[in-house]
Amino acid sequence: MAYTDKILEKSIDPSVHKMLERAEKLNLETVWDRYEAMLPECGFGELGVCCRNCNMGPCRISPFDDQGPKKGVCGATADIIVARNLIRMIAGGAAAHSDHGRDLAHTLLLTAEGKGGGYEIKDEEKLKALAGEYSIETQGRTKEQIALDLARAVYGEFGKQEGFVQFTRRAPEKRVALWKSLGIDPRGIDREIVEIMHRTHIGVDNDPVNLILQGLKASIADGWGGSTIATELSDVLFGTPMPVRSQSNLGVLKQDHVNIIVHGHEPVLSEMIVAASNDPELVGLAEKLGAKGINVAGICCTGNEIIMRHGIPIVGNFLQQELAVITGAVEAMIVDVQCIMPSLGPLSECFHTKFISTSPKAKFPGAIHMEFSEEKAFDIARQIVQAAVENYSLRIPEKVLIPEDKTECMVGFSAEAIVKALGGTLDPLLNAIKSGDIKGIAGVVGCNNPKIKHDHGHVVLVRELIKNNVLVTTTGCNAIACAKSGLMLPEAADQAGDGLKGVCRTLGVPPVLHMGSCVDISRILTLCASVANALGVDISDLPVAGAAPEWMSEKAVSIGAYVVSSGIFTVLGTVPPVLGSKVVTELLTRGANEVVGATFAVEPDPVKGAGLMIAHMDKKRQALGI
Ligand code: SF4
Ligand code: MSK
Repeated sequence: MAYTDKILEKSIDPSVHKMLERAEKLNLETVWDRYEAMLPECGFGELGVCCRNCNMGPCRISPFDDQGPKKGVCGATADIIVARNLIRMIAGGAAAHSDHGRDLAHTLLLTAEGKGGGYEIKDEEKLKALAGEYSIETQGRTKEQIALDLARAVYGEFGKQEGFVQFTRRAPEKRVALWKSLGIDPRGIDREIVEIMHRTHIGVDNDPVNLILQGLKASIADGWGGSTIATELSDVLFGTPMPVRSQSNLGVLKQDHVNIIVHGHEPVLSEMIVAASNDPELVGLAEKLGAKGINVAGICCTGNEIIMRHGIPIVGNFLQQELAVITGAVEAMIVDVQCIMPSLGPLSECFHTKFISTSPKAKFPGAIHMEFSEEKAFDIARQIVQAAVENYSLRIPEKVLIPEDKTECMVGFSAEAIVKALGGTLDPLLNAIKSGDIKGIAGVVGCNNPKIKHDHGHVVLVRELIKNNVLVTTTGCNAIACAKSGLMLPEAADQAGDGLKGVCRTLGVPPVLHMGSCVDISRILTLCASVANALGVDISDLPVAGAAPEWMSEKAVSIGAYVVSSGIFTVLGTVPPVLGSKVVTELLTRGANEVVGATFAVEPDPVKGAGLMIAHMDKKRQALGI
């Protein structure tokens, strides 16, 4: 089918082309229309030089040498304003990830107390391993007793005032010592986020470097704290992911089934929706209404959570959420928190789709609110699924258009699954790195952003990396882009360089390993720490690099900050709002190397971005003498 250039330039995904054409025909607005209507976006905002932190402003610093104000009303310079704004973004991102972790701690606590409405402890081995990290006694105790102590200890990490966050001690000793010497070894997770809000209040911290250091500290509390807690406790409650086959893209929606999409981030909700959708009574109801069954599928990181634990198909990534509704085949879009567009409410009203919000923290215009609570989890999930099933009879067949596009994928490579695939030890991976069969390991993560052709940045960068024998680990919306592009199949090893191809063929794994959702970047950190510890070096010495080719969220800013703070060079595909400050830009792209042993680079061209990562790995290999 021939699409207009206007449609083709928006995405590399044929299912997106189909649905954008459909949207045009039905006169429906999407994120791309609103982006175009927003152009040109605010130049002051892009540079990061506008400040609204007090009511003497808003202030904005002129980027032109010869005209306009160079200081805010209080005297803040562009350097101060940019640094303050950036670390407030980190605070937002760290808060989101960490609150997700807190919800998991809450669920574990309720489960241990016997008050969880249907949850159970699925991975006892991991529970005991985590208890060991916290020096919690496991001998002769029930899993509930251990879980209770663990949940309380982990809960305590958020409001801790002194000491350190336990999981940060997974980092190599040298890294922890560096954090300590810089004063960026985080205390409690909430404490570091609150301190950002305090320091950026008018008239507090006005030293850009001091501000950025606090940003790094809070980001470490996110990556090695809140996000790691979210990942680990999810594994305890729902099982540690192991490789499983599934399908991806809009074509996983089924014409003759009740289609339920779960979208957002926390598996606490989606796990129960999955369980309820298997309830024979509800399946019977669906059949009575003429459907062949109930088809659950995910979007964004909730999709990543359920695909890797249950093999439940994934509909798409961030920029496809509206397009899923436009298929006209979705009975319910069930959401919790993060990355959910408020446009879904009005859009759902154009179809029979029920847009159901569930979190007291996240309400939306046009949504039906069915509040979820962990204590009554299964019962509420059942009610939500029932509402979706009953909605099937209101589907309007003439409005249904499901693209055929769907791709097979192999997902679920937790750090434990990788070690298992390697035969129980990291040695084969270390040997492949030493021999050069694997040049290095990349973590490619992050969102979509209409500023970049959808999935183009992700897929082109990843293809370039594997072609050059770089093993790619991925999470979030990059993972979904790779799944849709067929890169998560063992057969994709054919696209890899000879060394990586050989390793993948021997192990039967894809060259691009799905490690989960955004919080599961903690799995990549854990893997890097294990490799560094095995080699007796710091993470910054390893041939590893990160990339976020299409990032957009504050969470991505926090992720970038903790990845660089952990010693990993990171390439960003979209420009962060820092260019208005020479001091901050210089610090992030050069000076940070002297401080944490890694920097950021900004490179919108994904081939060039991959080139920077490969050059970095070559340099590190040389320094290691391998
Ligand atoms: Fe302006 Fe300073 Fe107030 Fe910011 S804190 S709005 S720069 S006066
Ligand atoms: S969902 S944070 S758009 S990766 Fe985690 Fe995707 Fe970015 Fe949300």
